[in-house]
Amino acid sequence: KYYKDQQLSIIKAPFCGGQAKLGVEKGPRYLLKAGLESDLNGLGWNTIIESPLDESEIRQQMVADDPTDKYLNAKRPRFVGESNEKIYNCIKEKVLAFDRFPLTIGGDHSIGMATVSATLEKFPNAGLLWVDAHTDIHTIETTDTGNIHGCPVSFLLGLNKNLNGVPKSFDWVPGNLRPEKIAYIGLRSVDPAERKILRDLGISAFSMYHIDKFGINKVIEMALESIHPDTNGDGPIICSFDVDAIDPLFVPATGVPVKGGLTLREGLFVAERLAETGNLVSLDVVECNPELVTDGKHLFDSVEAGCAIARCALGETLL
Ligand code: 5AB
Ligand code: MN
Ligand code: MN
Ligand code: MN
Repeated sequence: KYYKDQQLSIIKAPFCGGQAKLGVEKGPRYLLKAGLESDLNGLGWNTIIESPLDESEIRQQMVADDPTDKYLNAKRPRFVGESNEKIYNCIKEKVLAFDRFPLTIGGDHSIGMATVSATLEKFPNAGLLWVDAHTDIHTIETTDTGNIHGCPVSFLLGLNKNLNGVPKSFDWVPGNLRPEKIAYIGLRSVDPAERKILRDLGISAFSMYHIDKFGINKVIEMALESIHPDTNGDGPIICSFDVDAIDPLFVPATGVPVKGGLTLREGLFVAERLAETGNLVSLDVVECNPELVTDGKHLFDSVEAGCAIARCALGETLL
């Protein structure tokens, strides 16, 4: 509906600077090694791969750990800001400019500030579905851990006003997403400062409690309705899917696992429902860390779940 005949770009975003654990930069390579591109070709998508960041350079920069790269409570703000600017420019200039669907594979979730910013410029009316155990809405002042993968939504909303100490790093972020255009699904770990932001801004948030209470089908309908209230849920949708939304039983290889999550089927159902709407304009699959496993089955399950989210959101199970 929104793009030229099944043209899709897979943007590899091998970034790890938004959190402390090495290995998440390997996510894109493992998802591709598992056959993601040919699976999408099998669904009829014409694919190109984009590589705005170099995985080994990112890892080296992370290991070198520049101690001066700190601001307020945020760790590595320059690394995060500058790396994300590259992802953002790539999606705008090489993907969206050619009317291609952006599928971005992470990488830690700080990259959501790049992917969502880029897509919103093409589809200003799009709503954002953030599927995650966490809200990722800390500002660089409220974050306790200092990990910016817990902050991308605050950047999208323009909540970080005091960026004087890192003047160039985040200049490119438009920060004009309106709070009423966001809905969360899968929440179960929200810090007190994040809870306050959600309340103050009146953001729609469907936690695991709501999923148990209403069922995942009803929750998705409510989420879509809330981001597109005037059109009964119909309108462009950006989905940023953190694999930790799904229970660690199914996706153990992720940096901040929280028990009590979506079943694998519930997670895939969200993706399938998005495909069914025909309204998906951008998808991120993030936070798969191939290094955080104790055996091969854990690795296989986690990588396969990431691939399945992408395949389902891109039409695999539509008959
Ligand atoms: B993820 C936490 N709220 O700020 C923080 O994985 C976790 O992208 C953030 O959702 C999790 O560090 C970020 C405790
Ligand atoms: Mn998360
Ligand atoms: Mn996240
Ligand atoms: Mn995570």
